[in-house]
Amino acid sequence: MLFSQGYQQLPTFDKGAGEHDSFQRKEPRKRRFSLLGIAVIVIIMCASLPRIIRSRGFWAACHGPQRNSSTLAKLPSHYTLPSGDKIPSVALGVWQAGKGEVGSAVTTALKAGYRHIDGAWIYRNEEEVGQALKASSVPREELWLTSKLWNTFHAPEDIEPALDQSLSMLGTDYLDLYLIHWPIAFKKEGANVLDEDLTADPYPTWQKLEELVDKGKIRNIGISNFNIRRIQNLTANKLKYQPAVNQVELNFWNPQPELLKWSKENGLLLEAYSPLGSNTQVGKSLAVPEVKDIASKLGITPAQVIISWSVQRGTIVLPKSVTASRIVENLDVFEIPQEDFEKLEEAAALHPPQRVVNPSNGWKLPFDVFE
Ligand code: 1BO
Repeated sequence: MLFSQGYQQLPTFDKGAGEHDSFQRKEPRKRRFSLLGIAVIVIIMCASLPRIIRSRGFWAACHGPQRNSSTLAKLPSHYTLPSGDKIPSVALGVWQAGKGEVGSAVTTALKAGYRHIDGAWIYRNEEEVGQALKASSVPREELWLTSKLWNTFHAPEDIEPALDQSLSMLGTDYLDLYLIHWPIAFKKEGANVLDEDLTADPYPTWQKLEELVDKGKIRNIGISNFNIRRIQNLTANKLKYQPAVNQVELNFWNPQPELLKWSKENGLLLEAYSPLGSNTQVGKSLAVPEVKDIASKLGITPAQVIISWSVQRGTIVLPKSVTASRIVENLDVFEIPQEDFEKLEEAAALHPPQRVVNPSNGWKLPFDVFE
């Protein structure tokens, strides 16, 4: 069952055999130490003290069980899609990763163990992503590559050429996942001229995507930035393949609990973009008191708390970074104890939703794309 991962009990420290041996009291020996001997012992003790203090055994002996990230259970590393394909739960998102930096971000990510790269034609960096993939020694079948169909290419005859362009830039002959980037179709001619028919009913676009699945150029198809009404509008058609995922802005400031609940009930996996908040929100996400408290309690970073929370909510998470240390940090997700998980859910629901990514005005749409 797609969303039925049970939450395992967190392991606690077991007092391992001999763990506290160095703290056991020894029978006093009646021996006279020379001053030099005592000095040597004191020097050795001083040098070892920080290591002893940091050791689990010391803390367990002095304060009872403590947690650090090495004792936390890992969250599911993959979800299974209706096709049977297993999609990695954490991806490197490359939206807003600029030219000249995205390639090294991908290289770092692959070395750190990422196998899922989330991109799009409109991010204008697929060529550099493709070069980094080619330079890596990771076999294609171990990678999960996602791209997205831009709004200008929704007409059935434009879809395969757009896909082919992404495939060629990425240096691959198939995508693991191809998404309709927005539920908005633009006409070819003119800038952002709405194609009202294809926007009102994207079925012809979807049918062409289904054809490309059958042709072997795409393994899974999905949607992005669709609200419930627009999903129902699409799925009211007789689809050969249901959408495998819906990629949406999902984070502490825009947690979308209704969409998440509805998606779980309807077997649709959500993918969270901007999981740490949009650029202007990242700082305040990492400073949320609940996030900071849980981070220090579990011995992980605030970013890891938020990314773990996202996976634990049952979503794919797409943190974007071009900073090597953050790329590495973002991949490590841990199970958060249920009480802390609930604290985060409650804290996220306390403020009015703050969606940042809404191009309706910028595109001069006569409606709000999320209404
Ligand atoms: C315009 C891009 C939004 C996130 O994919």
